[in-house]
Amino acid sequence: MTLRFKSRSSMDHSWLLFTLVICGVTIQSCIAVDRGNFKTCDQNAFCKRQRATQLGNSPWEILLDSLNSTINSLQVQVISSRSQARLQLQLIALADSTLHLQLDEINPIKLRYRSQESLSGSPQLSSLKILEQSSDSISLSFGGTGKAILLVKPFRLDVYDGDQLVISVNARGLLNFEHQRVRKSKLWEAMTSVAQTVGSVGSSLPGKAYSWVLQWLPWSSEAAATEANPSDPVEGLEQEEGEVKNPEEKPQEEEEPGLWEETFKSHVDSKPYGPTSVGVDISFPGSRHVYGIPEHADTFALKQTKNGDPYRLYNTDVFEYELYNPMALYGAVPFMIAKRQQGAVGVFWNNAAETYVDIEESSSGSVVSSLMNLVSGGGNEPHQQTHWFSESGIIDLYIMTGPTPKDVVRQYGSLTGTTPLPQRFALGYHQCRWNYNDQEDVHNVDKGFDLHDIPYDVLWLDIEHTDGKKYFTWDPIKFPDPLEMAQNLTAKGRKLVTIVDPHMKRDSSFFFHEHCEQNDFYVKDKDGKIYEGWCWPGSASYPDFFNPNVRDYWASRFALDKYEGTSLDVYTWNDMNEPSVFNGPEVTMPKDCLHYGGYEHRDVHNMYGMMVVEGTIRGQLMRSDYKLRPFVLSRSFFAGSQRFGAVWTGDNIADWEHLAIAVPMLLSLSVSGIPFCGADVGGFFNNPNSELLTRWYQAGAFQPFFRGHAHLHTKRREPWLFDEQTNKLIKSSIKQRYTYLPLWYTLFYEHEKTATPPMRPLWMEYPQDVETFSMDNQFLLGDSILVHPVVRSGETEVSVYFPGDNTLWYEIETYKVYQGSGYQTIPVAINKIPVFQRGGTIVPKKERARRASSLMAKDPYTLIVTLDKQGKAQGRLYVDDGQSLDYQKGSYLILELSMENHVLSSKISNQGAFETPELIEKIVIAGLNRSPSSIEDNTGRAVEYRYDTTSQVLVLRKPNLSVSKEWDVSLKM
Ligand code: NBV
Repeated sequence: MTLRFKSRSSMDHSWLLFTLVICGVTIQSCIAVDRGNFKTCDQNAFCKRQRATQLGNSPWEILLDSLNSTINSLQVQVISSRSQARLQLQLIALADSTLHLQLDEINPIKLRYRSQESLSGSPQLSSLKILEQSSDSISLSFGGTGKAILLVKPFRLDVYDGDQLVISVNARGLLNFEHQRVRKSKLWEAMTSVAQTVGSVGSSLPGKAYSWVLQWLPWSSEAAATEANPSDPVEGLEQEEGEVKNPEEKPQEEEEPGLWEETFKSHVDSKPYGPTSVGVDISFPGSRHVYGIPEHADTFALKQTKNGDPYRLYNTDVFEYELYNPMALYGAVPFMIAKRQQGAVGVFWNNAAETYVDIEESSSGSVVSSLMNLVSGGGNEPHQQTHWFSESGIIDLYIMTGPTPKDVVRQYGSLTGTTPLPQRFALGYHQCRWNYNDQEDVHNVDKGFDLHDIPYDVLWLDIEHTDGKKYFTWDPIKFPDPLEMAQNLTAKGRKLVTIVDPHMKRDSSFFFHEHCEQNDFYVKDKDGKIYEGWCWPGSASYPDFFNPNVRDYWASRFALDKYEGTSLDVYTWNDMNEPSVFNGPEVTMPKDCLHYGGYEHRDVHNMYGMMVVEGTIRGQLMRSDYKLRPFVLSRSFFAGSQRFGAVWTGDNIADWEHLAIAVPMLLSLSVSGIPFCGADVGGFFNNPNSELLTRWYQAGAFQPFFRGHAHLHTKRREPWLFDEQTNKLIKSSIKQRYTYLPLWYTLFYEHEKTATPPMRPLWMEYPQDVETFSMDNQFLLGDSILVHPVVRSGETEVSVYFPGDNTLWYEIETYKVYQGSGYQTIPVAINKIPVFQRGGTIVPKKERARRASSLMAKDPYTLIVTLDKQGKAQGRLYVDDGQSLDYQKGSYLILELSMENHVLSSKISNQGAFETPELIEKIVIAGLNRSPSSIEDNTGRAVEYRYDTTSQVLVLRKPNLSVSKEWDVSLKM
């Protein structure tokens, strides 16, 4: 392959060039992550320090004298009996059974970063009452029914569900809060110079004088600018460092490596603030499994990390990531659900710095087991114990007490937000490739879909469409008339997506770069100069998306008169927003780079990508005058990213294991608040064979974000380029997706309101079924559809678990019935994807898949009614205009569908003013043991039908019931 940028000898991106070259020639042989580019815990000083915290010997105690409380909160100081350092603890009761614990140092040299961007607003407060206080503990109630106990010595927070202890913070005594300090050598230097200037300073410099020195130190200028009064004594800090008796005697340097500077490969992290990490253990008594903390290519139920590295959360561009390990990937959501048989709880560690989570199952006799024995009179069950630590920031922990898994995701959703209902097109099929080369290519691919009668909604353009990797521009030769090109697509109801990465080419003829330079919009390096990194365009700088003016500017560039060649039908893909920096440490930005507000990149790293997308979303909203719903796909994400759209699992590989891992990865994202997620269908690297590609389309058709994508050096893989059977099977999977769009749309609407993800683990619906707890080869869509994708080559049958005692499951094509709970062997010929509809549900479909979803907008519906053992079923259909934001003002319809006593009815449950000509053209009722003698609707009109005795399926033909009106249909038996 031709490389478009030249290597600079001093740079450390030779690995990338090498890999690109090799991969360009023979991509098959280049698959394997270069682990050496990414730190292990042992190569990461704070990870090692936190992991080394002594178990069961916490020095932290609550200072009862300092206790204050309000109707919503309590504040109290916590002191370390070892160092005398003090922390301010705050406990705040939030609505919906949520408790918020914050621990921050008192009078820090520099204010620590507190992540607000992850939250969707100010959390709603609830009441907090101190019930009892003794010298040992403070017991309190929160939100009416919640109960918690703060233990004094050592500090511990126990949270209960009724009488059961469900969460314990610092039960293992791992609280470790590295308070800020001044490097002794620096202090000595400063004091020497002060001494020289002002003459003798006497025999000691405690208290105010010490702080007076501090304010002159260059790295503490922030402290002077913050609320902390620089002339106040800096508590804790004095005690920790001790008094400097005599500036003539140079203090011993702190020897421990990595405290004040850290080197990884050729990169030096200057760490001007020294060690600032924070960590604490969180135990989940009674919970056998924990889930969440995406993004990792690992099992859904998280693994024990004792004998290896902890799960790492540090957004990075990992080239050819490996499976089943705790390495960090592109996104980070520090949220975890712990599941016990009788309930679930969640924790959200709101910290955007590099974070690790260790997971260990307690054995009997461990601290947590004895704790359980103590408080609940039992506890032989193993429990999950976790240990969380971040490189900087504060301990900002939200505790969600459930008690059901759906309660936990709702509680988390009310803090960080839900995904707003996407436009209908976004739920269709997306066709992407790095790259569709030029306008003609785009035209031909589009034509190919039509010729082969395959639906698709969006064509995607990767980086090569730009003029020299200058985003917001077009290659004038390959894409001379992008507007016309887009119009060809949009005339058929399709859309276009263009990629807009955040690395900006340092080219003085590039308006965006010039504007950023002129307005001081770029991220700075540690010395305050504009940071320059190496990425696709060559030398690039990175807009500081933490500066609101930068985001405003970025957003303004999506205006149709600014982003030339685009229209309201052109949407956006934000890639490389970890941010990816080819020559940066671990392929990202150095941690000592500086952001708006004086914060280091270290403090905000995991949020950079989310801030890019916030700007993009706003740009799209602004350009349509807040009328159309935006659509952005992002590779990097953080807690809260769900408010801004879809994410995907990055550069996967065309092999069976990567197909299989998509389920656990998407489930992890889904339960962690990010429901609009997908994996590249077909695999990004390498070339899938027909079988793999077919199985991938079959699986992808039932996953939330459904996009085919491929690397630049893979063979073209538009479906019609394969053999006839493969083409046919892919077509049929995509069409199947389109028939289920009404269900997807309804589920996404429900998600916006309730935070329950459309794609969900079985335990979300069957929370007590232990069999489902570690299951990640099948999943549910809503509460009605069970999917078990085939993810192994040559598979002829799979073992499907049907949950729910006495629950019936109907195979969606034949209506063959299986009964839960238990495993059944299901044959899976290559044309078969094992999908089942639960008995007792009504699923809305549109059975005529057209060229694009917009063309199906007015098509009639089919209702699939699968009866339970009592002959009942329920379902819901959500309908609106499919694209505008009017639904937020009530312009929609929700049909509550139910069947009981042989009567199927539709009730409109909202008062909204939305009218649609859509009709119900067909109703399928499965599980009816005999034929009705007649069927009529509520106007007395007879409805035609056909009953099949063998399959026990009744089909009502053309009942033509209006979606906008209430109706019922009676089966006379
Ligand atoms: O923009 C090119 C690719 C893109 O196709 C892919 O989806 C992203 O994950 N991008 C990464 C950069 C290069 C990857 C080797």
